[in-house]
Amino acid sequence: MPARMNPYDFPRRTSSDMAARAAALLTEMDTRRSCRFFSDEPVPRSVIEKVIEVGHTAPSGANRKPWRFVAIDDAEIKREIRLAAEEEERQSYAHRMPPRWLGALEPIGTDAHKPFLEIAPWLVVVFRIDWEEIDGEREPNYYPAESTGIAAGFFLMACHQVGLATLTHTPSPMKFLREILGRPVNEKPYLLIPVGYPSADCTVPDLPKKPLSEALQWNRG
Ligand code: IYR
Repeated sequence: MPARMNPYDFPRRTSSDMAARAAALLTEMDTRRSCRFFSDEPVPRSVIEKVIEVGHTAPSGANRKPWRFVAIDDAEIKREIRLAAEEEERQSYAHRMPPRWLGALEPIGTDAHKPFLEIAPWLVVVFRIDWEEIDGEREPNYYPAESTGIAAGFFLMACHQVGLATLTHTPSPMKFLREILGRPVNEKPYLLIPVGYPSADCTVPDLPKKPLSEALQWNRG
């Protein structure tokens, strides 16, 4: 049945307000960096809930919201996740990632050592849900990868906007997250995101930035 249609209460802005907000937002988002050195300083659960709720406002295929956020601050679970992730990462770095991939990561300086998984006050695991069992029937979701990516993007942006550092971490394979966190087989781990504050001595790699002109085309090419 078609849903009832409501008037769209859209916050229309003046052109100058819009231009100023666009510039301010870019300035702010341009300071976001992936953080690999976290402080153990706690972050209130109420803030984590709000930034996850921002993620949950994302648009999704047929409005199914085919994602689940699992927020972890329990030290024992974080330790289990760290140990399992490091086990997979050791295999990946030693045997699974081809030289070309290892070369691409060289400037970032990553390795199998993932202490941030225990140190960051929160780990947020995003799962993508490709199908759900409804009344004993397997109901597909629509565009689950795109939808979950958008929700994760909203969440990452919200974290930065409120003053929280994040890392989009993808230990591979990530199946262990489903097992540790007690999620069913239809929920696929999508991203493991430590959230918190950078440590006092946190550094980030000085990486060249791909010019926008290489990522943006106006009209026809
Ligand atoms: N998952 C590994 C390797 C890794 C892969 C990519 I692509 C990165 O941008 C960074 C790391 C790790 O987290 O170390």
